[in-house]
Amino acid sequence: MAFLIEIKVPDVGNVAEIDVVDVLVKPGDEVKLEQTLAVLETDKASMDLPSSAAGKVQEVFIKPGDKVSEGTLIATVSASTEEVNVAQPQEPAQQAAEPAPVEKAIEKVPEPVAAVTPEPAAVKPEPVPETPASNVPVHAPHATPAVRLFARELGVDIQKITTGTGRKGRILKDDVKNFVKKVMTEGVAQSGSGIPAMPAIDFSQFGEIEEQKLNKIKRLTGQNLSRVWLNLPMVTYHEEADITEMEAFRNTLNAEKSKDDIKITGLIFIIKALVAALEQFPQFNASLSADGEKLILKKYLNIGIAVDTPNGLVVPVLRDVNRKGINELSAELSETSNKARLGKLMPAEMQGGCITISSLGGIGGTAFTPIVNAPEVAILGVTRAKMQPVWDGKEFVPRLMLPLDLTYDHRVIDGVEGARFMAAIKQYLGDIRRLLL
Ligand code: CAO
Repeated sequence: MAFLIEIKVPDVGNVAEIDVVDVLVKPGDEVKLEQTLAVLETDKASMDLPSSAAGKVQEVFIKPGDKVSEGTLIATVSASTEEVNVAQPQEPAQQAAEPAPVEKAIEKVPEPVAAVTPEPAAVKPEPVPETPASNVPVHAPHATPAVRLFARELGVDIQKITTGTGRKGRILKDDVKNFVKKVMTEGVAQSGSGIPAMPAIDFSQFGEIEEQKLNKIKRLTGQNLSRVWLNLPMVTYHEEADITEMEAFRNTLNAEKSKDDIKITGLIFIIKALVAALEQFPQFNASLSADGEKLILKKYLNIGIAVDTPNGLVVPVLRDVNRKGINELSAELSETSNKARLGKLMPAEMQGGCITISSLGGIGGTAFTPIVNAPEVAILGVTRAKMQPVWDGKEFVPRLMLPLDLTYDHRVIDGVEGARFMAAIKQYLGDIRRLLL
């Protein structure tokens, strides 16, 4: 029995416009299960859209440059019953957890209902939990692509236009123009956009050059970092933790593992120490409300980890870290960072972080000043641990010292709180038995 399967964009977590970067199949192509049909890109990541069926591509409905969103029809594939990747109806829990992009399968030949004929509702991907996303805009304005483009060309962050005068609050070109006028007349101290622009220089006058277009992640990361830099008064505080004993324990744990097991890196202990400090200092697990009047305290403990990928920096989020052990977190970090590097993270996997860790320890460094991943209020930077002579009151002893850098939003965190928070992290890392208390 043959089925015509509609492959649609899955639930990617409140992302309104997703760019189609590449389409890898055409009608008539034979595709395998999980074969990539198209490459999509959001402002957070690029992702491969896998086929949820094996068979022959009948029609392709998208092309590079298109904008798609959840539910957009990508292609139809005719497949035999055995080749359709849908969960059995008697396993609803698995179906809900599987974010496969299959919405429904249409029987082509009217035969008795096959066991795999899926109910549309049964294979609908699980909706993304409504956790406040720390690293995505809270409100997604309605605007057509043309208006968004117009805003981008003027350097206007469309998220800042809170009311549109179009139908149902849609933002129109005039709203963008009025916004620009307002910023120009009211002064620019708030947004920082009054800073003189950098001059455009023709570098070819000095020698040979080559122009390389920045990918979307780099462009949007750049815009976001500039926005944070201009809006947040940030302070970076530096500290060193003595991780000699922690490292000995980590080596013991790793020595007990077989060669196929995932090794535990120091970052996992840093994550645990950070979570313990967050529980102690809840103002670090918070966001400032948009009007700057309230602190929104979060009761969940999700940690964002900055991961370096060929496409740029992405920040997947490890959830409910306080409820997970060292081995579970190691496996999750390894899987998530691999996924990030392969460009397979879904936007929902990068939302809902409470605080971020940016670790350059695998590369080197002695200190740096990471930029807060707003609306989070702090970020922890880590560079390379080094054996150092430390005075113990009688003599110099060799100790493994880990440099830590905490950047915080000074509107929310006082200098003393920053120092106390770091002292707590240092204490947890210096004696990890304290994590049990
Ligand atoms: N001191 C000494 N050694 C360290 C260390 C530190 N602080 N941190 C990591 N290492 C070691 C690890 O133990 C590992 O050693 P082995 O190869 O001997 O096992 C090696 O360095 C590589 O570690 P890793 O980087 O692969 O693993 P990790 O768990 O420490 O980090 C991840 C994982 C995903 C955070 C990291 O790979 C990464 O992408 N870092 C880049 C972060 C980034 O781009 N930040 C942005 C900066 S701008 O804000």
